[in-house]
Parts: sequence; C-alpha cells; structure tokens
Amino acid sequence: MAEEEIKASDHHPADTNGDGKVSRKEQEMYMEFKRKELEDADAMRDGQRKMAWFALGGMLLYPFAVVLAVLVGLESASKILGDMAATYFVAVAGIVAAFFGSQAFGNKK
Ligand SMILES: [Ca+2]
Repeated sequence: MAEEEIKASDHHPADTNGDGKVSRKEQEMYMEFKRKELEDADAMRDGQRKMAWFALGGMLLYPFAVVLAVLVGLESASKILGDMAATYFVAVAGIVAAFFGSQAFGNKK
C-alpha cells in the first residue's frame, strides 16, 4: 500500500507507459501536448476577448441603430429596438461581467 503511494507520487506525467522512465518519444509527446494546451488556452483567451469587445461595441452602437431606424423611417423597428434594449443591455452586461470576472479569477491562480 505504502509502496504504491510512493510510486504514484514518483510517476512523471510524461511517462505514458508507466515504466518509470521518460523516453525521448514520451518527452516529445509530452511537449507536444503541453504546446497544444497552451495554444488552446491562448485561442480561448483571444476568442473571449473578441466576444467581449464585440458585445461592448454592439452596446455602444445600439443607440445609433435606434436613431438610424428613426431617421430611415422604420418606426416599428425603432420601437422593437427600444423594447429590446432592456433585455439586450442586461445580456451584454452579463457577458462583459463574465469576461472580466473570469480574467480576474484566472489571474489570481
Ligand atoms: Ca516510459
């Protein structure tokens, strides 16, 4: 029992076949895996940042969309946009808050 625990703690994450040694191939695989992991995390951060900016941009442009709808004479459109505003702003605020919240949480770790 005690021996197993020691072995488990000695086990290197790169040692995929569990022989206690990290061969060159295992090392390469491990590095590749780590690289992919970092790339994925990077892509996810980029995607989240883009989404937050897109949501913020939409929120800033929203009033202009309403003005534009009025100017163009789409009265029902401007009314619908006005009715949607409350829901829309809450949703966008949620997205942005979640983004900055996750950023703050991630930085703490
Ligand atoms: Ca091995």
